[in-house]
Amino acid sequence: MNEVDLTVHLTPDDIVRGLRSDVRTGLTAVPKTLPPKWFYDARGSELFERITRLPEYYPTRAEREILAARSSEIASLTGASTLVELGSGSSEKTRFLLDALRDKGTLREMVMLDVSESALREAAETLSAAYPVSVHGVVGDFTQHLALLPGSAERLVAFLGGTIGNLVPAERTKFLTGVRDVLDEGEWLLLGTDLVKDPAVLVRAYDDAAGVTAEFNRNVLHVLNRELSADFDAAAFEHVALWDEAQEWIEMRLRATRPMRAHVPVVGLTVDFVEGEELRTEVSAKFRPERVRSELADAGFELREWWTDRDGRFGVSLSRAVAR
Ligand code: AVJ
Repeated sequence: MNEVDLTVHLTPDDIVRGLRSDVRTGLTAVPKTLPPKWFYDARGSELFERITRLPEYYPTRAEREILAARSSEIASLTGASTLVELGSGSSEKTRFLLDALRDKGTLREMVMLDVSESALREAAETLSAAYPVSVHGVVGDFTQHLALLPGSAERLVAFLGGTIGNLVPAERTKFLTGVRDVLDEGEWLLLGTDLVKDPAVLVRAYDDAAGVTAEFNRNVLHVLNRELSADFDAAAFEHVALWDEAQEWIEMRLRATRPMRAHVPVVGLTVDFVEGEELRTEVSAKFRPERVRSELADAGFELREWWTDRDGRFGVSLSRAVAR
């Protein structure tokens, strides 16, 4: 049995403080917004897992297809001894990379960063039992704790699932620059990005027939009710998914179906909605290959490989940290 160690940079207290601050800022803004990271309590994570299996939600399958086909190439090109996975969640697709790096004989350690300590502990233990590596779990936020990541040499950082799409352009610049800053020249970034395509296909992926995404969206209000003793009537909000042509992102919103007042006592907030008012809960940016290349270059990465699934729906890029 190899070692698993867990470092906590984000305590449950920090998390609730972050939620309070995001709620104060987002629900007093015009228009109202909430950051998507608050979807993922136990129920939200479960709903997201269900989303990944929906017929309309292609990104997970498309990215899995790419990783299954390209992992041994990735292992040969990088010769990585440390795999760092950001926002690792259940780490299911990471196994393709771990298999390939193990077979190459270079793999020594795995670092996983996630905000959820319970998810991290479980994934770290599962991987540690299955692979001949030491596993370091880091409870943290990929927008805050990059500089604190352990791992020594020959690193490959994986940021998969298209999660980078949850960041708006200025946040992406900061994130990618932050990743570049912790790497040495010659180390690697593997990035999953969902691609611009027919808006009808995109909207369906975020507004499925079974209504799972709608429940996932409303779940953020249940999180506020539980964590902050708020009293949102989640059922009185309808799910909205729309394509913003100018920004090239999907936006999810919750629309008030009647005038409503909600209280968030923990932050001393009374929140009023007029009928039809929308609260923005997520942006999910979609990329053109050229934009991926240029955002990486601006952050100090040189694109080395670009792969898509057979249907050209999703892109995985492998890039190398270069001198700036
Ligand atoms: C986990 C952020 C990649 O943006 O597609 C799925 C989350 N939101 N359905 C995405 C999500 C609605 C997902 N990411």
